[in-house]
Amino acid sequence: MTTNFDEIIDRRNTNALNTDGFRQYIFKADKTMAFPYKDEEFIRMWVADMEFATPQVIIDAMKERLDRRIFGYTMIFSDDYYKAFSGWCQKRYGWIFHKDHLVTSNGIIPALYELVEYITKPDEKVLFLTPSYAYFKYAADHHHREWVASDLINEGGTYRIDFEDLEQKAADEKTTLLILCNPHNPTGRVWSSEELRKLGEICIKHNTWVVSDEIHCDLLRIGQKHIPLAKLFPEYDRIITCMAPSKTFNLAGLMFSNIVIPDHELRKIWKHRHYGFDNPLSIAAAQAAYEKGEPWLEELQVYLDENFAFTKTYLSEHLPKARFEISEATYLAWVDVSAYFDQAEDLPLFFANKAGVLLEGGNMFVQNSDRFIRLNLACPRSLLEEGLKRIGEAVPLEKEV
Ligand code: LCS
Repeated sequence: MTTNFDEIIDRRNTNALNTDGFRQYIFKADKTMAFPYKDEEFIRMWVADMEFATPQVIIDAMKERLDRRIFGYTMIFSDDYYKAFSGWCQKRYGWIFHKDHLVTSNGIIPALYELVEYITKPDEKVLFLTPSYAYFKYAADHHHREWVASDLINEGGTYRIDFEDLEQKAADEKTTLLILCNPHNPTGRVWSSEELRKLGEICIKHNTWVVSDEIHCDLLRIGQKHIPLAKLFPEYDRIITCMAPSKTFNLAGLMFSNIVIPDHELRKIWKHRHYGFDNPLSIAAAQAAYEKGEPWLEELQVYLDENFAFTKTYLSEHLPKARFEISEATYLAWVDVSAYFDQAEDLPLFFANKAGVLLEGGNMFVQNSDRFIRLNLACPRSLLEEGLKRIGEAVPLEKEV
């Protein structure tokens, strides 16, 4: 391995949400909120960015762009970016899309907010699977659209879609948009081709639009395969695919993502209404990521697989009643701690106060997530070890009733 993923990198004084924004994001509190730990003493296993350096090939590409010295208004005009990103999709996912269908956005969430507005009318509803990344709900709330959730079924720690429930909800003629997380945050499921086919067929039957948020698709456990939903339904124009280099290469702050919109009319609305400039450094970074980032990603996958195996062993030895299956994708571990905690326990607050660990959990994932914690494992092994140790020591061994 040429990359040193064990390196601990100082993020202080970089305006990182991860180090400085947890009071607001997790606890909806201001800077007066106090803990028994100093900020720098926390083990941070919460927001979905990584403690690893962005690959050097990407930093070099940004430096080259810096050396061009002018940073005027920028948008993608040349074919080079399309070639890099579509080459990546073709090689890794066997998925080809038309060049004209690709637009870019300053993040997938901003795109999602726009798409909800462009696709749904005020009296229409947005459907998604729960537990869910909360911004799917926020996107609906933001535009005053009603949202409908279909709870995933948890069978001994493995999640599956309740197709009967999903179909019933999709059949409501007011439900016009499904936001799919493929692979799924927070459960880490990589949806199989059979599951995606079934889901797609339901949407086609009811003419439902789908925004398939595939931001986690590159971060697979070794041996897993990602299938873009749109690849299975090339004739159905109502599937919008969102992918980004941000999670994969730790570039979230560069605010750059790919949105593939096959429907001509929707693309017209997007082009008319979207503020279409991009950051020149972000374009350079994204292009380099797709052209040169693969060897680094393959090393990252090995390290993450080991972090998952380590977590599995640690939890089975120290918290044997916690239920945890190694995620098929993402660097996020989704752990059922219901054997140890009461429904009413605020888990992020408990672990911040009692363990000095920042994590997400419980109602941060809309619904169907009570008494679960989500641990971000994209960190050096020494930090992971310390975080798990603190969690293990803080958990009450018997549930208080
Ligand atoms: N979509 C999903 C499914 C995500 O998990 C995230 C980030 C985003 C979109 C953000 O996309 P962006 O706007 O940055 O392009 N997920 C996070 C999470 O679970 N905790 O912190 C961030």
